[in-house]
Amino acid sequence: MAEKHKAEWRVVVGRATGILVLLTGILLAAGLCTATPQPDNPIPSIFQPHSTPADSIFHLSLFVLGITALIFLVVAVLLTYAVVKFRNTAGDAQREPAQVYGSTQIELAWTVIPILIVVVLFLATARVIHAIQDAPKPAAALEVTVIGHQFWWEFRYPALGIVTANELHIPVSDSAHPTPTFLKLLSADTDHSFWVPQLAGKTDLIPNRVNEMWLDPHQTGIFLGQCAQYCGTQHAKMLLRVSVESPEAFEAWVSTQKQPANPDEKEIAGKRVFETTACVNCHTVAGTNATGRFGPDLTHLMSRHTLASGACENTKENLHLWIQNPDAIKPGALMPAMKLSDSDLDALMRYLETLQ
Ligand code: HEC
Ligand SMILES: [Cu+2]
Repeated sequence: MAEKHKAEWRVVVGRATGILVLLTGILLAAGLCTATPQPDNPIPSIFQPHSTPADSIFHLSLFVLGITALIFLVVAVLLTYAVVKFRNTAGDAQREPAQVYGSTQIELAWTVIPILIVVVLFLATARVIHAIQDAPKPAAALEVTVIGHQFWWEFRYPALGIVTANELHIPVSDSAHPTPTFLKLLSADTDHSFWVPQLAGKTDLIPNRVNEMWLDPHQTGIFLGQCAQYCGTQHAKMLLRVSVESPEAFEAWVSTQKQPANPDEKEIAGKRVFETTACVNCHTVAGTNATGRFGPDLTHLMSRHTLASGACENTKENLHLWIQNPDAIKPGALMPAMKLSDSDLDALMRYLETLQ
């Protein structure tokens, strides 16, 4: 009998150790994920909101997490108590445990309490959804049309006459002079989802439908995001970069973006390569015959920090490689390898570098 008891205890201790190791692992992983990230590559976290919609979602998350943590605690304590207190002992091998049927009090308690909890969670969530979705649009709001493409973002500022891609520039919004940005979300092909965790929740971009969302960042800086809806092969490299700028910096950006492309005609050979190959069918360069809209507007290509929706940095080498063979950087991207001769490619590169 004593031997059997010992063996049982060994099993219990073994399992408890297993669970402890697992929990430690999870905590360690969580710790690594939230450890101070590199400043130039901040990990976007919903727990560091910098805009009103993200802030409301953050507080709602804390509330929901608090309630669910409480439920977890109560259940775990009762469960542990029951497991320890009523475990099988040598004496009661032949006995049945007490049988309890149809206690109205217990049944009522475990029906009514969960209903109340769900109603509270529902009301709290509905309040936040209403506050975000029905927020009034102030006259000073900036309007941007966002169009999701496989696998990049088109940004159009209709009031300013600006078209750009992948890197959204918006002004910071302080409470004294709120200048929120209202986004109209469209899609050119399939479902995408606009998600910059520190600025707002996710909203889908659906073909033949206009969705809306807004951001009012309280702090300048770069905020990263990601297409959050599987939209095809390169969904994972459909990144978002939101640059939140002071009013002056934003004005300066707007005035450079409004300029036509490359007014000096030095790189005429490269320009000719661009204008006489298929580039023009897919890309726009304002002030030239290139008016394609299948790919990003290249009028101010060099003002962007990244290429191909954040797939790589916008450096000379990467741009060269991209035009030779986009698949080397972003397998499955919808731009074909252009197979230009070396001399044409060199001339083209020199031309592209003038697109400041
Ligand atoms: C069939 C259409 C097509 C043709 C032809 C084409 N491109 Fe593209 N291009 C695209 C698409 C689509 C993207 C976006 C790819 C992505 O990010 O997934 C792109 C992206 C780019 C980018 C990166 C832009 C950015 O801001 O990230 C550059 C630069 C570029 N193309 C240059 C060229 C040049 C130069 C040519 C001609 C030699 C050319 N493309 C021909 C469709 C095309
Ligand atoms: Cu997408």
